[in-house]
Amino acid sequence: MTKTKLRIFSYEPNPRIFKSTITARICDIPIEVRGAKPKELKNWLWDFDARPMNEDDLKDQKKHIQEAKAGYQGELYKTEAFLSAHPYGTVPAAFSPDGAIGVFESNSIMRAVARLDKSNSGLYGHDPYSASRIDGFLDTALLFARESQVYLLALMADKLNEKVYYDTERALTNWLSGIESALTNNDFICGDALTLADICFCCELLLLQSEYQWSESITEIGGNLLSSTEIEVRFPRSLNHYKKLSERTDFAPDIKNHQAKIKSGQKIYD
Ligand SMILES: N[C@@H](CCC(=O)N[C@@H](CS)C(=O)NCC(=O)O)C(=O)O
Repeated sequence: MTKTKLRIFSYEPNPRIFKSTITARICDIPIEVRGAKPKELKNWLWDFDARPMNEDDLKDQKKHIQEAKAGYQGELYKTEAFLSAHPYGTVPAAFSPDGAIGVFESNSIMRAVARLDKSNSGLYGHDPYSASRIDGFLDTALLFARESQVYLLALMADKLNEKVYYDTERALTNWLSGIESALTNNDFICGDALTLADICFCCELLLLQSEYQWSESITEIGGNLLSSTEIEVRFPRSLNHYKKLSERTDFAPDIKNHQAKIKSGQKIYD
């Protein structure tokens, strides 16, 4: 059996995990993803050996109860080992195969997969300069990702307000203006080949589309879907790039299925 090179624990489906699964598919790196729907993770033990707990386990593991901090409400069961590997106590949470090293933040989990690549794929650049340029795009994506997380969590909690909506819109505009400019004379964000910058871009835009599930709440505050046709007009190269990436055989297994669920009106997060 092929040995897993990285274990990821997360709520599912999570487009931010697709950053790693797409990278692993391209580089042929065996990784393991375990998790369940966001609500179900409340009854999981958050650990390197993350697992669902039955009634008896829940009593036994009481010592691990922690107040949720970000996104979750109430209590979560996080072991000391989990908190030592993951000082922010969040998911997605990745681990080295022996569980000794925790890797957090979805962009860095994706970077870990790319660093394990021995195939010279160039996904993480070919030299310190090209790799750092990719990092720049990942960092700017994170600025947007921070706002989109606040936005989606507000929608989920039925607490969207104008401030959250317009902060996210501004962050989206700023992020896409750089992508649009980078794509002016290039087929990919960092030049003529696919890199982590494209993978991150595609997955973050897909995550934003989860907003479809709460269209009514957005209309109620006088807004429009942020990922709607309006951005196709303002950022045509970016949206065209997104569509082309989604169709690729190495992206489609994650992206297409998720897009189909969103478009069919299925509730991704309930
Ligand atoms: N930027 C982080 C966000 C991680 C994050 O905030 N995760 C939340 C769920 S959305 C969490 O694990 N919360 C645990 C808690 O509430 O204690 C990433 O993409 O990895």
